[in-house]
Amino acid sequence: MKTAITVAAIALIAVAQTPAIADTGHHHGATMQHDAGQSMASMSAGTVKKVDPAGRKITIAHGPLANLKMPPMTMTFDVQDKVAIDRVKPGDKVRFVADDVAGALTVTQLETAK
Ligand SMILES: [Cu+2]
Repeated sequence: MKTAITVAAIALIAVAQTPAIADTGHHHGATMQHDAGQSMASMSAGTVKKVDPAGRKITIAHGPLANLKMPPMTMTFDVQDKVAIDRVKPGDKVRFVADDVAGALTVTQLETAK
């Protein structure tokens, strides 16, 4: 009898503690994944290869573009009017957003990566 009570008590403690540990771990992980996912989706990383302010074009060696399902490559984008490409030069590391604007792959946001 004594053994059965002890086993039951240990089982109760284990049941009581496990959800608390699991919940804390899950919560922490979910928060971190959420933050990483947000920044990954909004900006892509790349290195400027060529800037053409007159033609409103920029050539970027970019990493994967999740929103366009594009693998890493070097390519030329159109540049939206509001994006100041004269502030970057070849060799600069940048973070940017590229989107399909009327069928043309266009940089809609651009900032120098620190
Ligand atoms: Cu590309």
